[in-house]
Amino acid sequence: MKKALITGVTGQDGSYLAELLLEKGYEVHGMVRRASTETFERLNTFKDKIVLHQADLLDQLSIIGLIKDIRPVEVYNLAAQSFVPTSWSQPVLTGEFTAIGVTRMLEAIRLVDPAIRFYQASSSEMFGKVRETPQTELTPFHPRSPYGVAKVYGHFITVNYRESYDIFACSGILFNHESPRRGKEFVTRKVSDGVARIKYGLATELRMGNLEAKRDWGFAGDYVEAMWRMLQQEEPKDYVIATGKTHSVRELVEIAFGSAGLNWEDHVVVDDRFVRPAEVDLLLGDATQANKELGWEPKVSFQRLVEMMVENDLKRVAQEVGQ
Ligand code: NAP
Ligand code: G4F
Repeated sequence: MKKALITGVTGQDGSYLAELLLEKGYEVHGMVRRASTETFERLNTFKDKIVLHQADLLDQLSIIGLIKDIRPVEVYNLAAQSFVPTSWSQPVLTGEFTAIGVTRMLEAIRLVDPAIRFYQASSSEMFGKVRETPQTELTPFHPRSPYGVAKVYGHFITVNYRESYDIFACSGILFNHESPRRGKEFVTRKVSDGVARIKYGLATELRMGNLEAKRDWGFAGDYVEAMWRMLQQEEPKDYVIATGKTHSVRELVEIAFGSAGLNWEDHVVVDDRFVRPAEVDLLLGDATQANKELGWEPKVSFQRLVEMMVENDLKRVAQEVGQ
């Protein structure tokens, strides 16, 4: 039985990846940080099938101890401070988690067993003020947030440990991916949750930031399959994972409100508090290399993704209000 360790297992991607690896017959271990209240909501349906261990990206010895105890064959480093606006209010902590945390993971692997295969959760946010469209594995980076800057560090330290120590380390440059398990502060889930709350009379308006930003949005369940495929190749490499289609936040709200029979213009209020100090205006990925070499392609369309998220939140809020 292959053993895998997932950091960030309690997050959106961690929960989908854990399910995928269980289906594939892995023994799945998850790293969780100590908290006074447990945040295992996304793991509820399969928590008894995985093993959780306490460690923290900020604590080098805890990571070394974890890898020594588990001796996994694959490590998926998904843990990070992943919300872009928080990276302006907590830039140092974001750097510690999202940048230096990657070095701590790689150092632990180098010391304990350099044969362990490593996946790093890199991000299209690294392209930032994009130099070309669509973005590929060769597009230069120009990050626009402390989060994006931290991810560029994480990306290049992964490349560096591959080149310096011959570690099988891959960096997946994933474009935005969403699901009903997305955190409620991210725009897709904020909108699907907002639609449901308005539909059931718990709110009348939804305050938002820049409606003109464009993103290449896919379904998280499809994207974790690409992570796994990267670690099954003969050679470690970096891959862009994207749908190849881009949509504005305005289109997102139109579809989401429309799918619940609402007119977004009656409810959405633009509020400067949600506008960022520096914006990533347009992301559009070209996943040709992943398609050719990993046989990967996205399965869920943007329209279906938004409808799926709205349906899920409508059901949840209906239960909450007893309807
Ligand atoms: P998420 O839902 O925010 O999950 C982040 C995870 O990191 C949570 O499990 C969190 O644990 C954990 N974590 C944060 N700080 C930690 C620390 N100091 N020690 C241990 N664990 C810590 O993020 P996601 O959407 O699943 O994304 C997964 C990864 O992919 C992240 O690295 C993100 O930056 C990257 N990424 C995401 C996207 C996307 O569109 N979703 C695109 C590109 C890259 P708690 O539950 O304790 O908070
Ligand atoms: O959903 P978002 O917060 O995601 P963002 O900033 O693109 O980052 C996500 O994707 C990255 C991959 O490209 C990941 F690396 C990162 O961890 C995260 O998962 O915002 C998307 C867009 C932005 O342009 C933002 O300005 O939506 C715009 N937006 C407009 N109004 C809003 C809002 N975003 C949020 N969160 N809240 C709003 O009210």
